[in-house]
Amino acid sequence: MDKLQILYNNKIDKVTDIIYSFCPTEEGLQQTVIDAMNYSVKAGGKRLRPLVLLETLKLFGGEEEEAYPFMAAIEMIHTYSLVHDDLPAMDNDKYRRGKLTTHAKFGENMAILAGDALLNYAYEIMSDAVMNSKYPKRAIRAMQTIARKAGIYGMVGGQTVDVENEGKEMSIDTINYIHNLKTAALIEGSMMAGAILAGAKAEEIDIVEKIAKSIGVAFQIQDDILDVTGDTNQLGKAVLSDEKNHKTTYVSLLGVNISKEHVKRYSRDAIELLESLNKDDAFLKFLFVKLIDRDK
Ligand code: GRG
Repeated sequence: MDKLQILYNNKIDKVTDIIYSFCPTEEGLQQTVIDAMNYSVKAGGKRLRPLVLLETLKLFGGEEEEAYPFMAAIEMIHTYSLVHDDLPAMDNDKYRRGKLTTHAKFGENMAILAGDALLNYAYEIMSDAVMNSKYPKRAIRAMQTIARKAGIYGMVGGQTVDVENEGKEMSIDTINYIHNLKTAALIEGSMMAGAILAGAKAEEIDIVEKIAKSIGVAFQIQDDILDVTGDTNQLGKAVLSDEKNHKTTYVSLLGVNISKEHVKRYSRDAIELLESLNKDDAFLKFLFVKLIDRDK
């Protein structure tokens, strides 16, 4: 195995430990919702968002411990979005990552509550971090950025446009709008929070936002490509509803080959911007290539 791949595996283990260390442990009569939260967070996943948050902080010479609570928070926000996205009222998926989805395991009511609880818990963790940070102003800006990118001008906004257009023909502009908000925004929030926590300059944070946008969009187009070409027809996506079969995607509009070219172009843009920062970016570059070349 090559050196960067070993480094990647070790980093994912470390990121996972950090996330687990912030998971709720206290017990009470509300144990079921706590179990559902922990089940959802611990069900696996690539841990992409907390990893890029940490790596961006390191790129700008930040202090690692400052990132930890934000890494856990961003993964909880991401997890809540998946739990809610899988609900019968949204995508109605029974499996994710080869495991039962939260509502399939704990019931719809508990999945709604677990998503709500994860979102609240994320902000509790981040506001604790603001109070304990050596750099509270940076920490509050990082929290504000994450809030904006996860909310109506970010992920929730993108999901809204997606849901409203379900089953309809969409233009490539609408698809790009959805990708930017639903997928790229949270990756932008993650990388920007890392840069902010490290004390990066405003111009640098702007570049980081652009890098994350390109990577986020490339990541989503790749997801669409894998839906038709990859090994995604396992448990998780075994049963496609009629609506999903008729879904307009980047690939259904432009075809696999053009979509693949666009993934390459967005990744190249991201890597050029990353290089323009003149930092030790070897691992982030490796990570970007890995995310884009992934087969699941
Ligand atoms: C319910 C507010 C709300 C939002 C849902 C995340 C999302 C928005 C929907 C999930 C469906 C989807 C394909 C979203 C695009 C983003 C994406 C590819 C999410 C999956 O992220 P990964 O691949 O997941 O990082 P893992 O399992 O690795 O954590």
